[in-house]
Amino acid sequence: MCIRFLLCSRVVNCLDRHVHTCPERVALIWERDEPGSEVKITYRQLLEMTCRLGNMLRRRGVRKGDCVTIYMPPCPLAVASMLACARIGAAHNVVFAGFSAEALAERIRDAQSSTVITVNQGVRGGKVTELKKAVDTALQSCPTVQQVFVAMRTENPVAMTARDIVMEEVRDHYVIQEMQKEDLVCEPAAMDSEDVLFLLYTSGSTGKPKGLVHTQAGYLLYAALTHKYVFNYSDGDVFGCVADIGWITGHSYSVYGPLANGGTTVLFESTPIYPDPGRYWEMVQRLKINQFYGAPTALRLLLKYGDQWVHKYDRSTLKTLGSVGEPINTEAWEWYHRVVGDGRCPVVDTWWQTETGGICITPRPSEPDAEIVPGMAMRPFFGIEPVLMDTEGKVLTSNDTSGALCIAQPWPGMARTIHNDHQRFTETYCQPYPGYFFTGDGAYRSKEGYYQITGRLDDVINVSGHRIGTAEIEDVVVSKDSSVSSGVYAFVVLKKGVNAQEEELSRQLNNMVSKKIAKYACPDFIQFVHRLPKTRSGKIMRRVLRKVVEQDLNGLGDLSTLDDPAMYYALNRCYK
Ligand code: 6R9
Repeated sequence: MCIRFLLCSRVVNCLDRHVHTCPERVALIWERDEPGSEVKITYRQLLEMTCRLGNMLRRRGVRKGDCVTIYMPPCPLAVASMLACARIGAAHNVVFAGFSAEALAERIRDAQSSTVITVNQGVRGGKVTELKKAVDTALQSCPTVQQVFVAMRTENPVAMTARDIVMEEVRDHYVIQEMQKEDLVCEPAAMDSEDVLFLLYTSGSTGKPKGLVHTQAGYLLYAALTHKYVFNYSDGDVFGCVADIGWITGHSYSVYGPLANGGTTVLFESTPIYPDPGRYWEMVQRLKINQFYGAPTALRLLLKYGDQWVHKYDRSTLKTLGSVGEPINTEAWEWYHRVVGDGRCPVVDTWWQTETGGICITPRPSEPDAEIVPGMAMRPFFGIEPVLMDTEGKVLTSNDTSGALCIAQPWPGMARTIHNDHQRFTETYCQPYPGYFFTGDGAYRSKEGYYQITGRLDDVINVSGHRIGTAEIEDVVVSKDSSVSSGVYAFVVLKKGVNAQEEELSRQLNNMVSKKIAKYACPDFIQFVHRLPKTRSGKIMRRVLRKVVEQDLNGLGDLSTLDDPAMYYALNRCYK
């Protein structure tokens, strides 16, 4: 049975009701790239910004059901833009500002956005990025876009474009000027609980990113509940999630979860090592952060710099430490717990996905005696029923066993579909194990019944905590005339007769990946090989390649489907 309610837009739960009770409470702390220059925005101010933006979008023709693309780094205007879309019933599509112009264009086209909101330039780690220029390039191949709103992050001038030179119709508008014309009151749209709240593109195992669709009521409820219970959030806490708003973690735990709970949330614009490796902890001290939520990749980087960067700062406000995005190795977990949290803060290793909307498997420190085993995601959150499957699709009922991680029944925060491709949604998530939601991850269930995530089972990989399909990188690499095929990170087979300098070719391939997808997707290492290990049906056996890179000859598993088993040893020799 499906119970549906007609509600005011979600934004009322995140703003209006808090403005009623505590208008001057700080909603957002914008931790700008330059340390010590943070900007605080109260609930009253955030509601005003949101209303002006909502009215601006309405006046410019954005209607309920339209989609607005937001290409901005974390900042109050980006959050207000998300909430303004929610207020007028438009879906937002936040695109990570580290994505290239081409990746942006693909997402705008797929979402059929008519409106883009961006900034003139981004500032991160002391470097300036040309975001508006990327939008200009992207829009050359996005005919649906009618208007662009530009915020000014830096004082550098920005080129503004007319839509039509003859008619002198304006395409680009300065967002602050536009907002000043608007009223402070913006009536929230009446929305069905199952109406779309946002699209968020994520990588799958094919080259084409998928626009996952999250809806009004279930998503917000789930983000708010998990935020409260997983992190042991209480009224007045300052919540520091350092994820970018371009990822689901930023959506659920920098924006929707904390704001629904009336919290003060940090928007982190910088990097963990700018201006030095003490940045996170200096920020914790200065902003008096109570919950810190970050990624293992950053922790691994920071622990290499040594404990002195942590000890330098007062971290006594910290209550809970969270980890997300990839498995956290024991060394990083121990360091986080012992050095960052002085051994007194629970570490919550939270497993979830863009698809799940919020945290699904996690230790729950709000239960006072909950045991936490280092490096384990531990237990399902309320309402989540994890199931492990064997290779034949049978449910594994015993403990001390590994299998494909599925979820047995729906939960409020789950994505409802893939924008414009419901078939892909059912094929990817519902058909591999009929009757269950398939996550794409493998997991181990310990003797005690605790879960540990072992990693992706498909061709999705994690690069510095960013999820990317190997197929996306591969599409770019193989588009170069001289390559015919590539594997994980990145084995490249050259066409017969190509006698290029490997170094030069590696450089060219890296440039192409950076231009077509993003800098972070560039292979760290390109290995030129004569051929790749394939199954007899022609599929590249990526797990074999992974083992080659890891130099793990014993962990190869079943090679019976490899078309030429001698292949593995050949590759291994060639790697060394
Ligand atoms: C929230 C987020 C999802 C994939 C997921 C899994 C990996 C996330 C994890 C983890 C081990 C954790 N992942 N959290 N692996 N332990 N605590 O990251 O969403 O970008 O969609 O990535 O990330 O492989 O399937 P998303």
